Amino acid sequence: NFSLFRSLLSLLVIAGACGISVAQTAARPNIIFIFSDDHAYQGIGAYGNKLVKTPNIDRIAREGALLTNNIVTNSICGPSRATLLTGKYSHTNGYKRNDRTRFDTNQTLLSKTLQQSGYQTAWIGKMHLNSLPAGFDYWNVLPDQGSYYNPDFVGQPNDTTHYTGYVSDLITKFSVDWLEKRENTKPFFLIVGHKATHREWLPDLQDLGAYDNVTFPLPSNFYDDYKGRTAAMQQDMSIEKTMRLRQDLKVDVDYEKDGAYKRFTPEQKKVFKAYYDKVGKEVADKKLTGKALTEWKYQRYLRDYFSVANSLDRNIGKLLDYLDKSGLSKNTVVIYASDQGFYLGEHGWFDKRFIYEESLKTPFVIRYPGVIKPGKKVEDLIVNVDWAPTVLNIAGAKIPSDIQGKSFLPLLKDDQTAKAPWRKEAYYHYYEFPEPHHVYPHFGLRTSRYKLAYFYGGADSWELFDLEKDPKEGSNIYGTPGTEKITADLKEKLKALMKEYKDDEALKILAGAKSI
Ligand code: SGN
Ligand code: CA
Repeated sequence: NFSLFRSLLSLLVIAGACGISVAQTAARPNIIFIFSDDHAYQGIGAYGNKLVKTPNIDRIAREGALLTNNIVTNSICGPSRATLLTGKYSHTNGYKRNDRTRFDTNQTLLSKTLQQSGYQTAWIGKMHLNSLPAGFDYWNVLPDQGSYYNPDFVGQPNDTTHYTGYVSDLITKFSVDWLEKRENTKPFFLIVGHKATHREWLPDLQDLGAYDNVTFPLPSNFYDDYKGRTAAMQQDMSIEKTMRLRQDLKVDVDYEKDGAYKRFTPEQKKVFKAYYDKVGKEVADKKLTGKALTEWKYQRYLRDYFSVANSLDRNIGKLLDYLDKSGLSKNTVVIYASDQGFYLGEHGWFDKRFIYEESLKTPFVIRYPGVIKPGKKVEDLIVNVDWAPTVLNIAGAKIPSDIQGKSFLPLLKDDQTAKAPWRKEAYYHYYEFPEPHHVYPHFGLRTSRYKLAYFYGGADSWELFDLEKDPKEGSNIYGTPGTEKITADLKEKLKALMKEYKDDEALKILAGAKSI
């Protein structure tokens, strides 16, 4: 068959030109990185939540591996995405906050390295880097945060198009369209960036009321008194004070004037409004105040949040089905992760940013047929700087030497080399202050048992937690008798990490930090 011979020949030529051996070419899998926004691990079935339904994320976990300690280096959106693309900490890749900076695309990027090693690359959906995609052969991305209903997308080279529909469905449609039309002589790397489950949580019409019959239990630390935790006391991200009845919980929305709601078609508005008019009537009739109002807000928050997550999970399912039907499943690695974790009422909060567990850790599941044994659990400290080198490792590409993370493919494979020492501490540094949410900048580290953090920029205070005794981080034991040795040891390690990762600004702050 001459045409088959010709395609094989062209494959060899491409491989040769890229310096890739033929054996590698044949084995190189496709990689899909499904990247959601603000999706809390504690809100996922595979991570133990029994009240919500996330069958498709659970399926990836069941057929592959689940990471239980995947830490982000800076718990907000843009910085996490910049870390995915660079394998570097925020101070190194330059993207420390969501705003005020443009992501520097002139640096070495995961996408560019994959392109150079023969991959076709695409980014579809939310990107949120205040720049256009670089190193991607194709893109169709949401401008900034994007919209849930009838969103605009920015395509190539920089053209904005308005679409009708719900954002998660459109993202899946564009992803499948691209998979259908891509050049199939090359392996591909596709980032599917979802807007779900970002604030203000506007569910798809078919998911309205999906959790109305569920009463979510209050987290045991919902009424946290923040004793001994200065920064936690001064945040502006509580369900009680910060969460807005109108914009966040859709009570008395002005559909002609309020942001996202202006985008509805008359038909969408009718169904959406009918549902939330009932919600508004309920709270008005009940005349709630104080704790009763806060708890009502909490229930509504989670109902909206998980309804939005339904569309996310359903759309992941659609993509998995497409991979099955098209025969791509066998040779495609599927990763699902969120840009960071999120508070679902723990400490009385929503949002993220803090080094505390729920926002420090993010969900990460990965399916790699024939390589990862189904049902694998990885409990080691993985950091999001490790994502880029791991993807490069899977792709058989060379890992640039200045990447700050490490491939964890050996840990996924149960490889003997996994017995080689893995990191025992993960480094964290958050910057964005004071807007939004008034979380003081801080740095710190997390080990398997302890967490040490220093809040600066006005809060100037240390916090130490023993996660074994106090997994909910309610008791700051910094400076208490008996912690002298562990504190000194953790401070040494923190300093060593700052030196290793060359966080000079942090080293200076650390040198000037008060010790009590
Ligand atoms: C918006 C939200 C904030 C959220 C940031 C960053 N406010 O500003 O609550 O922390 O995005 O989120 S909203 O009123 O516009 O919803 S991030 O995921 O992009 O980092
Ligand atoms: Ca986010």
